[in-house]
Amino acid sequence: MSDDAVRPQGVSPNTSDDPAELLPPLEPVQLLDDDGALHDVSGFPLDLKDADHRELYRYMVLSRRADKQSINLQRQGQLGVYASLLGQEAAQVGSAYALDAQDWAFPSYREMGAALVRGVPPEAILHTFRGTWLGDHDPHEHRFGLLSIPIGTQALHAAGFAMGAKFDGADLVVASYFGDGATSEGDAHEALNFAAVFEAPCVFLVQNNQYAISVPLSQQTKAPTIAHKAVGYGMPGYRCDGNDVLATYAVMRRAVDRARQGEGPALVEAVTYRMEAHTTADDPTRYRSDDELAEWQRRDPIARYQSFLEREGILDAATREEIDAEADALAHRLRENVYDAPHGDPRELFEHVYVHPPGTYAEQRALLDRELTSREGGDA
Ligand SMILES: Cc1ncc(C[n+]2csc(CCOP(=O)(O)OP(=O)(O)O)c2C)c(N)n1
Repeated sequence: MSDDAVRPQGVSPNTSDDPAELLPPLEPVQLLDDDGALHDVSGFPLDLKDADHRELYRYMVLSRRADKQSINLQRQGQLGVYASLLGQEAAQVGSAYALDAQDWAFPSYREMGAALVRGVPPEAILHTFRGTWLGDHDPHEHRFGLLSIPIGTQALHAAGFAMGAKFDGADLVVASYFGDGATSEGDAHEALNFAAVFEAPCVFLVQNNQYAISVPLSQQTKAPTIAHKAVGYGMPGYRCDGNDVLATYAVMRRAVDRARQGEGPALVEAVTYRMEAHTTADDPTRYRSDDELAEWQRRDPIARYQSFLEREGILDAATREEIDAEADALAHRLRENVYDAPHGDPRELFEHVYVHPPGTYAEQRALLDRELTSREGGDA
């Protein structure tokens, strides 16, 4: 039987016998250098107007402010935990900005910046971390999935969703956000393989922030880079400087465009750094040095972009002040919305899960009832 006979409908033969065509260059694509000077890189043109530049900057500033406020709310006991995006603003905002309105994104727990670009109210994200019942957003409204706490599951959601879209003939691309640690998970492997074999219109955006909690990249993989893993799946790998919002945008845009044109999935590695703790429950001083942190602070994504915008005359002092005021108003809104927000009834944990509840269910429900009654001062 020929290969053609067993190939699923709509799936083309392996396009190239030469894996070199899929290989990323070792050096990440960088359009803005550390001082904010712009360099053209062939193959990654920028199609941004001044207004887009200001939007990118605005989203990064809002993300950072929402992030800082979230950490404060956690410290005040208003959130159970919070996972900071400090340092990853460019990777998230640049990549999300490369999606069109009809596209979808499936995030992890760290994606406040991407959420903002998709129009998700940040308080909805915080209600997840507060544990408010139904605190999250409606995924359909903003085409942004629920935050995935298990590592890597959202890669499968994205691949499956992209397959569905392809079957429906829908013009949409799906982005999946996950970290360097997630690339060691079976779920990510299955998603990458499946998406490649069936040519799903899916872009896997890996924010390589150098750590999976305390595990450094050097103990995460022996691959030359994370982007090189793409070759094993038969899809192109791209690397960009994830602290350069323009590079992240341009590289992501290219991957999204080719997926939209039916050329299949791609893996984009955004090389960046988590400048805060893994979550508010973590102490990063136990596994990384002050010098290392200082080196990455020097490459701050917002400062770098700001110097470019100011040099080009795209951002003036008045616009900056306006954006800062908007960021303060956002922080105020978050405090108002989250502070002492009531929790739902934990008994609802048992609703909407099974049509036919399993045997142990009633027993567990009774246990919870007793616990809650005793906490409420009852005599159960
Ligand atoms: C399936 C699964 N295993 C383990 C964990 C515990 N865990 C939480 S975060 C994390 C590290 C993830 O690192 P990475 O994928 O690099 O993302 P980052 O947190 O750096 O954004 C782990 C192992 C989990 N949430 N889910």
